[in-house]
Amino acid sequence: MAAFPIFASRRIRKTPYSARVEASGLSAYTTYNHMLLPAAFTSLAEDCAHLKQHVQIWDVAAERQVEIKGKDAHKLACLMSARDLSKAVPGRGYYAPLCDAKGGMINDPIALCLAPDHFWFSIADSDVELWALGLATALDLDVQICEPDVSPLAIQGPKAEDLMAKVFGEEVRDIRMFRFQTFEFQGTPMIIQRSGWSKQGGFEIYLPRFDLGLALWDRIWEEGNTPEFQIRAGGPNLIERIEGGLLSYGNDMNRSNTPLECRLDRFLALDVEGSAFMGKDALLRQRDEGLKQALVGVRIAGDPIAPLAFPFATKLNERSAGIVTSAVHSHDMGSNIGFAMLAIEACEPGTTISVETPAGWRQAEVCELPFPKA
Ligand code: THG
Repeated sequence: MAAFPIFASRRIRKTPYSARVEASGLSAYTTYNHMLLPAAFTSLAEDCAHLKQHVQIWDVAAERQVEIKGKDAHKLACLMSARDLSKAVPGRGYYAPLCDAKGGMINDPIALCLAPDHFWFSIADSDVELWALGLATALDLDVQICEPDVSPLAIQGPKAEDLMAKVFGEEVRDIRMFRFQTFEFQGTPMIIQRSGWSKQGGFEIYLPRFDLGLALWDRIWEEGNTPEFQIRAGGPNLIERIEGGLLSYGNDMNRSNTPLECRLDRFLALDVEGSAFMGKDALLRQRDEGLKQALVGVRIAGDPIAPLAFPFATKLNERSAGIVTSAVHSHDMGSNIGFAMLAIEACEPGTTISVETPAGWRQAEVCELPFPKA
């Protein structure tokens, strides 16, 4: 399959960091929330190996914020979030599946509680702002909803904490997982959270001024461009995130899947007394009746596969068994690994299925998630 360039336009927005990303060896973009998101630099495998050893600076401005503010902000956040936000505390982030009335997944953002009447949903790739506006309008809620000028920049990798301490001070070390605090850069306050879409550890800086993007990038680059840190530009890495079991909304699940099917049970407020979020009744019913499909891991036999042309069809005993949603060759795990949304009959670990890869039909073994640590 040939690859073609995508022209940039007003609908596919640049970020505050695009100029630096493009000068730092970018080889492929993807789009996310109508914005450019770097997908590869040297190669997926090289980028992954570097991320596990050093530190990377990621343009994740495409993780847009949906701001909900005002008297009914907490009410709307609780209605939208399948995770319990009733006791949300300022300074904390919560990984929060969002569902429609039938339990279908709308998005899986990190919900940041900035104040009791002020939330950000740091969203994956779907139009949550419109969903929030629709609900607020229909229910006549007293809220202001917008996409503020906020562009996250992630610092990821085992050396991320040391680098961040050099730039923002030793206090960043005290930030616990998913917590955030406000720091200053050139006199502008910005939120720094211990988070990021990798399992290598790190932080995200929520830059609140587009025009400061290059200065922020340059400051971090200057400190990181040493033999000690060996900073490189990077981005969410397909290999690392599959190894780590991180699901990608729009790829591994969408509105035709529920968070139960995605095995996100631990984030759901189904047993929280008084919770009343969108989709709760449907999810309770599904939990009662049992799942018809579910997300599993797969190991696909044979040579390294090209991570293109998803989803891959699958078969169990000559009958369609669902789809492989993402897959890639992992050097560290010594095989092709991926996620699959399969009919429940095919979900038993150890089951052998057939998978239609770009290189033809291959055998694959179903396995539990998360993958055992490489
Ligand atoms: N950071 C920020 N915004 C984001 C993402 C991010 N928006 C888009 C996307 N990523 C949202 N989706 C996820 C999915 C998984 C996680 C974070 C955001 C994640 N999950 C951990 C896990 O599954 O192991 C831990 C979850 C937990 O224990 O609460 O980190 O990355 N700003």
